[in-house]
Amino acid sequence: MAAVRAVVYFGLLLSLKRVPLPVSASSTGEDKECRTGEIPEFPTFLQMGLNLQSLGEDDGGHSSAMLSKVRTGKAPCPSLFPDCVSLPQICENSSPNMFRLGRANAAGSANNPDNLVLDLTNVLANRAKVQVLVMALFKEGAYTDDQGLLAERATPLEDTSSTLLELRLSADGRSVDVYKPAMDLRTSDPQSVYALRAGVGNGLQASVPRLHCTSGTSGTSGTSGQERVIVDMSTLLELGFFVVDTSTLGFETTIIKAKDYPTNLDITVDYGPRVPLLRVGYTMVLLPEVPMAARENDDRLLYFDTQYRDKGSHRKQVRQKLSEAVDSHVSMIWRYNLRRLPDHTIRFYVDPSVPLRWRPYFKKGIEAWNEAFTLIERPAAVRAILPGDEDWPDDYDMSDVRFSAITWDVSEETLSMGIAKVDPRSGEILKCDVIMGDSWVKSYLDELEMEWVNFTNFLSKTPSVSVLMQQGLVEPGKTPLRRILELLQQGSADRKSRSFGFAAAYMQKRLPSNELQALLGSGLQEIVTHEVGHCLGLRHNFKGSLGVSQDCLRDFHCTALHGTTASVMDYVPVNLPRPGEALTHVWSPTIGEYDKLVIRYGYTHMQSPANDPGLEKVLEDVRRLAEGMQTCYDDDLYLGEDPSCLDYDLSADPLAYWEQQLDLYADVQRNLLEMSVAPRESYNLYGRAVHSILAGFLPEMGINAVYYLGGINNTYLHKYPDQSRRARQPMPADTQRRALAIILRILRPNSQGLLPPASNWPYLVNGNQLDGAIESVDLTDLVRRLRRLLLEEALRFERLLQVHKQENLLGPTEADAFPVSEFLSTLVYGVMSAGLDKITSDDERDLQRIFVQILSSKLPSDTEFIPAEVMTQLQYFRSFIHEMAEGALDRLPTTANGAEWSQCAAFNQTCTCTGLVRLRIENRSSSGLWSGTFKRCLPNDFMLNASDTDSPLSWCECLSLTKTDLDQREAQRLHVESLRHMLTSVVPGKV
Ligand SMILES: *[C@@H]1O[C@H](CO)[C@@H](O)[C@H](O)[C@H]1NC(C)=O
Ligand SMILES: CC(=O)N[C@H]1CO[C@H](CO)[C@@H](O)[C@@H]1O
Ligand SMILES: [Zn+2]
Repeated sequence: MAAVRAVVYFGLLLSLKRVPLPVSASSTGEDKECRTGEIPEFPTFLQMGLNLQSLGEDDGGHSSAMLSKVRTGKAPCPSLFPDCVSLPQICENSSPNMFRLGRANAAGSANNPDNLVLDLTNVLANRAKVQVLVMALFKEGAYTDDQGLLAERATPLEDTSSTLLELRLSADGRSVDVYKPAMDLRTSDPQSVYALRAGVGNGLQASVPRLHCTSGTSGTSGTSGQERVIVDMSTLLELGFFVVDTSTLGFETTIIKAKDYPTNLDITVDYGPRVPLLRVGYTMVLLPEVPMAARENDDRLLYFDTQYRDKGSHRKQVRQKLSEAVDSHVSMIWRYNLRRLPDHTIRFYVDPSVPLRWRPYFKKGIEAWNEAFTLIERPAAVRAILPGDEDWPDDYDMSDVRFSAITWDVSEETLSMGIAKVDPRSGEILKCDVIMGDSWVKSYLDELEMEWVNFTNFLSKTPSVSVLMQQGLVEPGKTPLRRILELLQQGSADRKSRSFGFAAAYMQKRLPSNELQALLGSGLQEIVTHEVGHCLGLRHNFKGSLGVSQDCLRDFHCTALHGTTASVMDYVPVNLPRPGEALTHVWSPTIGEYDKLVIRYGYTHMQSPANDPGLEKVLEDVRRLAEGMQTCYDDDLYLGEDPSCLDYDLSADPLAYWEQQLDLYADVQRNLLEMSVAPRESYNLYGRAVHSILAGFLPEMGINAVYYLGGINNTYLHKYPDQSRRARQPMPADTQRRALAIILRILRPNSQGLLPPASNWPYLVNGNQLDGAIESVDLTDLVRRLRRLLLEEALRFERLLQVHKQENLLGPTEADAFPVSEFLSTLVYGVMSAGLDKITSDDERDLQRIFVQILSSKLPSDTEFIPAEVMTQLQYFRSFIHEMAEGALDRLPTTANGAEWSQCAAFNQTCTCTGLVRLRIENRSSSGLWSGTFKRCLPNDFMLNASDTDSPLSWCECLSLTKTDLDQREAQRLHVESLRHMLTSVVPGKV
């Protein structure tokens, strides 16, 4: 049920975890917790005639065991109910709310859960049973106990596939029975109903005894107090509403907040006695009496879904095998039910916490989806309601299930955080909230609040690959690539923010500040559109960016129409104008073609009856059209086989995008000192910016390029008579060659202009002012790490196997694959291009050395799963470099003799040498360090006491230590020797 889980963390909400949240100002006034002075005293209840009695304690003992748990009273309410004043009227039927919460003075203190009661009179008035959805989540985190219980903010606690409860008045009318029907086994086959019920049971969880009011107060409906259906909430809370396993939470409960709304209620409870207390928020929502007609999920159109097995025999559909018509596996997409919504409109309420200046962008971001609904003749199906709008509801409260809200920050009181509330019977989305207050949004918006700050700090956001390496989460050559990709994707909030900051810093050079505000606003708009897309039921599609061409990206009119991606449900980087070119849409201004299609699939024909004969044809047309779009799921990215399934790539030609990015980074390096450090700011901002390019952007791009080597393009296709496309094929060989060329560019940051200019080196310090330490940025070290990472990744066996798999994908006559032999030869020639018998730079030698080291570390003993042809290729290139080295050594000595000890002076003559000088007498010798002055070649200076002083067999030799051309030759020879040495152990016959 990965799909169901996924929504919980959907979008960028992921990084919400572990972010300390400031107390929000988002709640409406009435939602404030009550202050001590306003609490009505308990006697108030009694004076109003409320005296609750339990009816059920002696009734079969259903619940007495449940009630016997130890409870500890807490200090009296500061916050039992948000509106303390109106609470005591539990026996007055003055509220039309379906579930009414109240407080009773049974025993103990105000916070005792015994005192919370639930009045079901209204909801059970016209029906024998009601179905409710119950959701629970941690309201505060993060916390892990020794049993590994992980409590992170907004982590859902319930088993998300079974959150439906049924409440019924028992036959004798003395209790309310709570059922939890099995939702993953259902049947639409009348002949299987009996067997299913017998097999899985009716799901009875508990009978909760009814309480009643002693006085016969009557409310508007005239129901007498005796007739009201009121139950004690303590059982439900202690048992986690039957959806949460409370044994892991603690047995003491303290109500923090409880509030009812027209069709739902929200309760926040602390579970103890552990420290810190675990704070859990529950939401109970009345489900519609008639479930929405479900719409079948399709793997070409990416929706969140609910799945179950439909037991029994069913009529076979055209698109089914016979076996699938029995005990069918059903997957229903999640979507709003337009038919049930007022004016058939999905309303998103922009919470008052959203700063005024951003609201217009929020509105645009929300209503962008109408581009899709227009195509199914509902041009205004999605509406943003802003505070102050004519139809802004007076009773707006984001905990109220009637309002899907977009908030700026997470309010302490809010229970509903980033979670779609979905009817498990039908996939109907009842409510969905977007929280825009998580870490990445804050990270730049905090800055914005401070009136057009310098954007320098954005550049210094932690670069993810290097952080992952520092934290030991990524070890080059050891951590699987798909794990790295997964980790990067998890940190995508950081990446988005970083690319945001990057854009801002870069654009700042060219934009006046009012345009800058518009730029940042349009960035928020894109994120809102993405998140609202999740709320409409849509999943990510990381191939979305492939749907917009390079030309379109540079054409303002084109992107205005098509967006910067075919799916705003992809993560796309900013689309910056190239130097000297006109402004672009930096962020996608609208939804893409794929998004429109998905909405058509989910939301078309909602007005018509379920047995609409035209519907299947319409849906089938959309499915066929979807095959023309490129799609992939989050899991395809984690699988790590299809490189076109990637977040943060851009355009139909992602490699061209990266090639341009490399040019851009070179341009950036030239200006980075100016861009990253404002007057009077600390130079360490410069170091951090340089670090984020060399340890963040470049390795990430390199990793993505490695992902292309051996890449296979997998496509969600279905079988049709006229199907001419392939479900799998290698990425075009030429594309893979370009990827390798990008890797080779990144391996030489120096010659590619990707390093800071030497004139800026004096300012290259890195550090954190808050930590009170700075250090000098070590460029050589950063370059070496970059090389090691990329070469380890490119040469690891998994990668070679992937290239091999890809190579063998096609039939023998189809040539467009990238063979292992070509991959290895291109890499070897690319890295070794400077050769071995010419003097090269230290930098080139270092690259060669890292490469040969990694190449020779791949020992045959590790390789039982490596196919012979891959192994022989590896061996071939090792021998090849070994031969290169041998040949070079044959030639090098003839030119390198100058670097050897050379005679400097005969005995007793003067000798000039900077470096080592040694005196040889017979077969003895001794050396000393000289420094260029004329010295006499005599034993005294060498601490020898030789008497046969004028032996013709005595002389002085010099080994120069200056970096002369001659020494470079010696260095080259030593370098080649060491390469040969590294390879000797792995080249057969060269031990
Ligand atoms: C992947 O394959 C599909 C279907 O054959 C094709 O339409 C698409 O262009 C291919 N993508 C790439 C990046 O080659
Ligand atoms: C370019 C710019 O706006 N620089 C400002 C950065 O912030 C410092 C202090 O916060 C200001 O002094 C600069 O003018
Ligand atoms: Zn998302």
